[in-house]
Amino acid sequence: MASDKAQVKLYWLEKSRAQNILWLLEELKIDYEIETFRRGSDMLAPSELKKIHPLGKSPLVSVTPPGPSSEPIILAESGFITQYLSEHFGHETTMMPKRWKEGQEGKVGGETEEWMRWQYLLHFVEGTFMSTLIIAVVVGMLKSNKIPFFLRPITSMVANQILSSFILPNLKGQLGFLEKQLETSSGDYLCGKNLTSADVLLSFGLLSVRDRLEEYGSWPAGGPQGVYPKLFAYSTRLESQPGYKKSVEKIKEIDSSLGIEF
Ligand SMILES: N[C@@H](CCC(=O)N[C@@H](CS)C(=O)NCC(=O)O)C(=O)O
Repeated sequence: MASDKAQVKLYWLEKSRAQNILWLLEELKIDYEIETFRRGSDMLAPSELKKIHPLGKSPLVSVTPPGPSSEPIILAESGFITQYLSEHFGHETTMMPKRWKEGQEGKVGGETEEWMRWQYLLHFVEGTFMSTLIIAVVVGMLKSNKIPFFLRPITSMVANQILSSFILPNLKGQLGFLEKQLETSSGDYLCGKNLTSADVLLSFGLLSVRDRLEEYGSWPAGGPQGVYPKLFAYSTRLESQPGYKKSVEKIKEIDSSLGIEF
């Protein structure tokens, strides 16, 4: 029998930003299915994911509209998935801010401040923030024990140089920007008083990098927490959200040996 509701399935990869989408699905309070995948020893996703989407990355989401013989819609790219799910399933939640100011519908400049922030942040997270974090992870590999021990002192020196002179200054700019967003949002979250899917989308990257910042170079006394007090308090607030906790529990229930944090 055809379902009267859309069927949603998340293809979740361990230690990946798919955790954001799992949290989002919890916030949207919809029924969904989840299939979990492990990374290989090379840290890449298994080739099965390429059968779902040609790039074979995670997260991937399939949405099958209600009705007989509906074909699943395959969604890729975290920002796009977040936008699509928030727009279709988020109306009774705070995930997507109201778009238009009263009487300004469809006009240039008619968007609310909250919606403008939300939309911008969906692009910022993947286009800017995650790209910087991925470069940091890749450069950090030059210091790992996968590098032959006799070369490691040299590769580590090169890695530290790139981290402190290129990656950290960029990262500091982005973290400072987020700190400012929190200062000016008139609430506890990036777009205002309510948790939105932009906060959810940022969470995996922010929580992954938060405790590594000191490895990337020097900081004033008080460390990163002293420089970005609001951002650190906000990151703790994200972790204490019931939906976040539920998303972590969900994976543990499926298989407690699956990794969540990067
Ligand atoms: N821009 C994509 C990035 C997707 C992506 O690279 N996902 C990582 C996990 S965080 C992945 O699948 N890595 C495994 C691989 O590259 O094979 C998005 O926003 O979803």
